[in-house]
Amino acid sequence: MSESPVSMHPGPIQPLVGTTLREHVLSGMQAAPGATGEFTSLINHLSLAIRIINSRVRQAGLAGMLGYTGNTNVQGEAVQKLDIYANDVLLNVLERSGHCGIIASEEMDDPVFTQHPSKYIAMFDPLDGSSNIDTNGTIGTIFGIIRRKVTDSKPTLEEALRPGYEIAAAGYALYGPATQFVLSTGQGVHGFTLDPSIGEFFLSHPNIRCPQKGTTYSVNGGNRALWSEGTRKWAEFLKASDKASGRPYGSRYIGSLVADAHRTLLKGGIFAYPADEKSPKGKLRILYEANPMAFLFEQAGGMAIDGVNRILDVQPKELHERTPLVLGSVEDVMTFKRFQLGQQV
Ligand code: AHM
Ligand code: MG
Repeated sequence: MSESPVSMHPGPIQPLVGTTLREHVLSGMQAAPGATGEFTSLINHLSLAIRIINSRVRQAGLAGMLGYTGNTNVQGEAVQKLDIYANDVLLNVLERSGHCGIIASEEMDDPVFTQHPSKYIAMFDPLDGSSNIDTNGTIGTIFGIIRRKVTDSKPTLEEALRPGYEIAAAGYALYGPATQFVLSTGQGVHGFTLDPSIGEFFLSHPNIRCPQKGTTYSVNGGNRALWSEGTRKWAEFLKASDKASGRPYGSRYIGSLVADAHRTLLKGGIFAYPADEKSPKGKLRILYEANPMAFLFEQAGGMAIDGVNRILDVQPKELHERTPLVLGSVEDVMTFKRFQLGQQV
């Protein structure tokens, strides 16, 4: 009896090498007319900053357990809070990149204007969901990149106050059980997972599409008493039983936008941080949180609104402006909007 060809000739063992983040960005840019490599370099610098932050996030609990006290560690160095550390890493790496004329962050009162001619504006929330740090919960980094209209003039604050539809690239890093980097440069949304043994991001989730409709909703229900009537009725609607429309919806809320949005992006459903009596303009920031996430959701076929209007159309008036944010599957976001407008669902 002859043996199967497979067992007789197994062939050389192929190493499992996938597409790296660098290769992915480079291949997208090669198709862009007039590309100079600066954009690719900028994304690579962001990836470096995220790997540095990731490394510190992974040690945070250990550092605490080993008795670092107050603001000083055993070497006599100042121990920064993780969110300040993340901010400083991003600022430092992006300044060194030489590509950003304006760097704005949730952690800094004013933006940093750099000296050199530069093509881009970077905005970020260096460590989102920071209330989860102490309990080893999932946290993340969110960023948005805008192209400057003029590259050789002195940068101004007004240049940063642009609506989200002008975003050239946005993404987030999620420091969860694995570290993932989700990115859109305007050609769909792609997810990369860090191989910590070699410090490289590999493409693990190509072309992410947000399902048209989901089965879960994500909102801080503790704020119910502060919500508008429309928001209260919406939540009651999702909790009511109706087999035909897949209700009741399951409830999922981590309290970290990156974690809640990531799940919603992959599995569908809805995330909402609506306006309420305590936060009439919402809690989340337009430039650092809402715009990048809205860009990603639209690129993935999902939707993002402030309750009624498209987030990416909002003209920000201030750097740290807040907005209500509702994002997710198109059908689920439309249902929220109808409740806000008092329409029949
Ligand atoms: P942060 O950027 O200071 O961490 O705050 C933003 C966070 C979001 O990650 C999350 O969606 C929201 O605040 C949770 O707020 P709450 O605790 O009020 O539910
Ligand atoms: Mg945040």
